[in-house]
Amino acid sequence: AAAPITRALLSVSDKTGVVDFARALASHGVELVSTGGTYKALVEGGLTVKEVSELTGFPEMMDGRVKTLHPKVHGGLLAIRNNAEHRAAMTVHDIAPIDLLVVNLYPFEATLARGGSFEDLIENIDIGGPAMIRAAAKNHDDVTVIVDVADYDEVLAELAENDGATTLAFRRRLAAKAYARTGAYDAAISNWFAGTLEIDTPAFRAIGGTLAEALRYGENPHQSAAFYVTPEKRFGVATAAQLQGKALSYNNLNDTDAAFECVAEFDPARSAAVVIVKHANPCGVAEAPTLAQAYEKALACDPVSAFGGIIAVNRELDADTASRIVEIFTEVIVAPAASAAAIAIISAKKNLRLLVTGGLPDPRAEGLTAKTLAGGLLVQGRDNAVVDDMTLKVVTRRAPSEQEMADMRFAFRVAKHVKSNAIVYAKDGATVGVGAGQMSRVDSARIAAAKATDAAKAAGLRETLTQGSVVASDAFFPFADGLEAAVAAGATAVIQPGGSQRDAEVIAAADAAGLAMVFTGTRHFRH
Ligand code: 93A
Repeated sequence: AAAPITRALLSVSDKTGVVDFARALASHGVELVSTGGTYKALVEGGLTVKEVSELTGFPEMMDGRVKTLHPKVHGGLLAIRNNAEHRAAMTVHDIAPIDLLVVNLYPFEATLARGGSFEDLIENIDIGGPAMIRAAAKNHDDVTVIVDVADYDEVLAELAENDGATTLAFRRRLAAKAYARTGAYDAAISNWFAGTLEIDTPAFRAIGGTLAEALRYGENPHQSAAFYVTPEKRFGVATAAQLQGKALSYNNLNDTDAAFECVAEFDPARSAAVVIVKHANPCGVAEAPTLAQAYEKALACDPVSAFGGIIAVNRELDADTASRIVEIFTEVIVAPAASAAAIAIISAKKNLRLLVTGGLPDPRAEGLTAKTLAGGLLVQGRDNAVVDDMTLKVVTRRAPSEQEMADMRFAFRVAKHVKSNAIVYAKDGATVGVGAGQMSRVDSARIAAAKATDAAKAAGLRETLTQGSVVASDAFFPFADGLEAAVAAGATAVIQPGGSQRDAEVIAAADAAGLAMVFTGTRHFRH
């Protein structure tokens, strides 16, 4: 199992340490063969080297695209040394064995990282290198393969220890590393290529993508994490420039995305909108003629939760809004753009992150979302349903007023972005109570109402905020109890998908309380 090394082929783009390494090989009596640039470096280092073109009897040609792609090279790497037929073929065709392959590839990743042109990147796709690496690794029974400059010293130590040979266990370890390298290399190429074509991304690309940033840790400090960007073109955290503030954490990115996706539901040509998010759920959403007004209304919904929140706006962040935001502790502000005056105001808060995305994502756009589970990946189309496109069916005796209708659309728009079971109370273009993430719908309804009562008390109001509000439910009410909780909270109109076996009971309860109710026919579960 000890494979003595008599001939080595060295072909490296990164020439770091290669001369010293080759000199040490030569001192073990190893014959050196090399491609053009590497050959030159070794000869300049005073070593005796044979050029690969001398070995193959072919010149390196076509700008170096064809230099090692030859049976004299691949036969020398792939021949099984103790196989009589293979040995006979080597004799007939004058193929000498290559026992050690030292390759590092054309710097595709580095060319990509420095923003190389399309042509540049294509030229940096190495063909001959990976072919040799894969051949040598396949034949690791006889051949040692090095793909990493960092392994030179270890190989020399191995040769010193084994009298100029390597052990099988050592070669297997290097072979595994070799395939990992060619795999990662091809993945980098395919990711880039798919991105340039804006290919309608297949499901696996939902978590493919390229590393944008390694994060200090994940949802908790004992979890590792990173942010990857996919080829999808969508304004949001992936396109954002961070103008100031501390580095973003995993939770910051997750919450910022949730806030920005929600605020993008509001057409900036129609109204200014603000979303405040905590733990991926909106705790205040409002629209108004100006951003500053929308911010005050959003904040009033749940000022306790808004502390340390993430704020998303749907228009250019202006100075008036910025000066209100800096009055309380906020983690992140995300906006399609920000005025110079707003940026100056935010700069007083050193830690506060300000992200500018360059635009708003289209809530109707198709796309994929992914979630991992043990040993698999769940992929689905993004929930791109928008309440404005739904046919709302009035199911109660009383039809909603125009104001109720507007507030119901608003509430259902927000409910799409609240974790299920989602109950959203809204009034005058603002949320007044949000119930999120409960296992029973009636609990979400009660929690939302209780929070609205607390907020009203804290603000010194006599009436709860939900008095005279409308309520949205992300999915149908399975029983009348959830609707009755809304009635108790003072809601006057209800928007929900409908479709429960007990719809008749729920409609009867609404009629009995004089509520107006509409069915959307579309559900907005979010888990
Ligand atoms: O253009 S290639 O794909 N065609 C080849 O036949 C080939 N053989 C080795 N690139 C090829 N290589 C690569 O050349 C190696 O992977 C290495 O990165 C580089 C070394 O070239 P030089 O020794 O001329 O600097």
